[in-house]
Amino acid sequence: MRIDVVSIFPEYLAPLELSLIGKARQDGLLELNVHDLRTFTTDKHRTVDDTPYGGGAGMVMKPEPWAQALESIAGNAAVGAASQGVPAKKPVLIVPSPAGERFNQALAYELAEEEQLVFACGRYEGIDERVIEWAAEHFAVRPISLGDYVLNGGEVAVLAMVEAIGRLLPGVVGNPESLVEESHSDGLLEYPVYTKPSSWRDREVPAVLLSGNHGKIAQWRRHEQYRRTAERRPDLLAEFDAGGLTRADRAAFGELGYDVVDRQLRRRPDSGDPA
Ligand code: JAH
Repeated sequence: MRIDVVSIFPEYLAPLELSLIGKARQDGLLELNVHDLRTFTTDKHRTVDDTPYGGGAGMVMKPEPWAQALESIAGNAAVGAASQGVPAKKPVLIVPSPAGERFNQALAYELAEEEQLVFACGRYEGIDERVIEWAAEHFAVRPISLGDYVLNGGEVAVLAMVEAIGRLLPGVVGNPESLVEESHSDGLLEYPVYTKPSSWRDREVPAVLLSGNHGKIAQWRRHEQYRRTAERRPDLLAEFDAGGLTRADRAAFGELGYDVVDRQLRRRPDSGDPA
């Protein structure tokens, strides 16, 4: 996979040199280029922003430097593809924005299949909207939000997305089993984990985990996933396919106040507080 990031703060992306992603680059599994938007300006002050039409607070990123940057990146990709004698698939242009589609594990898997990703890091109040429209000529444009909060720019969101996507690339994570057994890969939160010592400050590891009964351990872990998800992220249970649940699984959900109706979990109507 090839990833290009455009930012007025390219130093913000320095952590991508480290750890898992830095290793993937060294191993040739990932090509990552960070571009300084200001190198695509033409004026003496290397201006990237201006006041908003219609008035209001803050500044808006000017279209011209973005067009220069994105044209040079899209051009490189198209020329590279042509030299290989293949028709160029549009690279995906990801625009981090609190006004975008929500990022999640399913989207990370989808984007991990792409040949080229380009991340456009906005700052200030955002990028002139015409850039987003025009870019669709060269890119499959995806405005994407990491969550419902506002950052000072897209860079930190890019760090998170590149890590989430990069670790899914073949060969990047040593043991692929550690990819499937983790939070969100089955739409549930992960079960709690423990290590030695078995007794620590008067707190015991749950006995079932020391029992050697792997069937019981698997069931306990699954039920802990249900309990945690119901407690912390009940919104995830609306998406959960309850069709394949065992009787014991359904009983576990029953104790958490959920019934199964048409393969769907349904919160049992509150019978009210008798007091
Ligand atoms: C803020 C440009 N959902 C995370 C997120 C992503 C991007 C931005 N904020 C939050 C942002 C200012 C300018 C992008």
